[in-house]
Order: sequence, then structure tokens, then C-alpha cells
Amino acid sequence: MDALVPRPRTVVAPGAVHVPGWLDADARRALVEACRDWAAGPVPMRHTRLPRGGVMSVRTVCLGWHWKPYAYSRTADDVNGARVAPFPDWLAEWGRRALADAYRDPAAGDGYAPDTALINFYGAGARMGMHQDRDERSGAPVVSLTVGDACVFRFGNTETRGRPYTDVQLESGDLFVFGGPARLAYHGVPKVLPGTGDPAAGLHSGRLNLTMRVTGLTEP
Ligand SMILES: O=C(O)CCC(=O)C(=O)O
Repeated sequence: MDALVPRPRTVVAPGAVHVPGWLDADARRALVEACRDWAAGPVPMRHTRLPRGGVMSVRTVCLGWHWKPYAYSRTADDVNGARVAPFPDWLAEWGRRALADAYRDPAAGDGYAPDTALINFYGAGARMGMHQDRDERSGAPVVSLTVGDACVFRFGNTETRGRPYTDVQLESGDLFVFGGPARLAYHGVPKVLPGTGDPAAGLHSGRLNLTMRVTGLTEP
């Protein structure tokens, strides 16, 4: 059997850092379990409808604030009108640790208070086009966690959906952070690699991705 080759932490662009294997086996299992609960409601995981009539191939559920293209609200008015599940403190703590580790600066997570998470499930054939995360009114970093099948994560530039971009393979347990000059970079998932997943984490097929963000919004 081939020895596992360690994958190094990589600064993909200023402010954008990939940290392979950041979640250990217990954390991956805990995250899958939590995602299963969130996917069940109060707002069920669903394919998001786009204003021009398209439907996203990923299925999504949100915490803290509900995202529907292209705004946040407390209630999921395009699904069942329910208020979304709260954003848990433990996840915010993961976010602070993620920033400290990604930026190799113990203070990088100080004051980071994510208040929304988008959890995407990629089943067979699902992908995500190049886009910017720009519905937040805060420049705080986005923290992204992956469990399950590996994918090609395309991380581009802040000007266009096209080149230059870097393709990064995200695997189960990987962390990717983008903040600072990379915060508004276009990014997407052109391909998930079926059968590369993480059954030990409790996910037998497909890919889960959770991005946490700071909306910059206050209570209505
Ligand atoms: O699945 C991923 O890795 C990216 C998700 C993403 O870009 C998003 O939710 O906006």
C-alpha cells in the first residue's frame, strides 16, 4: 500500500489559505451528525431556486440567517417560512480556531463572530458555478469546511469569473479560508470526485461543505 503523502498548508492567494486535514475524525463525524439534524429542519435542506428560474444542483440549509439569492433573512420565505436554526457557539469557536490556524496567527480569530452558515450537499453530478460571496455587509473572512467526497475547488480572482484561477483539491476534513484581499474572489466547484469520500465520518456518498460568514446584519 502506498504511504500517505502529507498535503501541505498552502497560501493559494494573499488571504486565501488551504489547510488539509484540519478536522480530525471525531470532528468530521460530529459535523456530519449536526448537518443531518440541520437538514431535517426547521427549514429542510432544499435545492435553491434562482430568480431567473434555474435551480441549484446542490441542496442547501442555512444557520443563523437564511440565504436566498441574493439576500439574508431570518425566515426561509422561499421554503416554508420557518425561522432558521440558530448558529451554535461551538461552530463560531471552530471558526475562530480555523482563522488562527490558517493564518498562523493566534490572534487572527479574535473577535470573529460568524452569524450564518450555508451548508451545501453535493450529490451525484452537483456542482457550483463561479460566484462571489458578496451578500454580506462585512469584510470578515469566510471559513469553509469539507466532509465526504473530494472536489475540485476553483479559486479565482476578484475581477472576473475566468482566469486566472487555481484549482485546489479539497478532501474530507479540509479547511479553506478566504479573507482580506481574497474575500471577494470568484470561486466555485466544477467537479466532485465520486467514491473518494469518508464513510467513517458517517457519509457514504456525496460531499458536505459548510461555509461560515459574518453577515454584518442586525436584528430587524
Ligand atoms: O462547496 C464549496 O466548497 C463552496 C461553496 C460556496 O462557494 C458557497 O456556498 O458559496
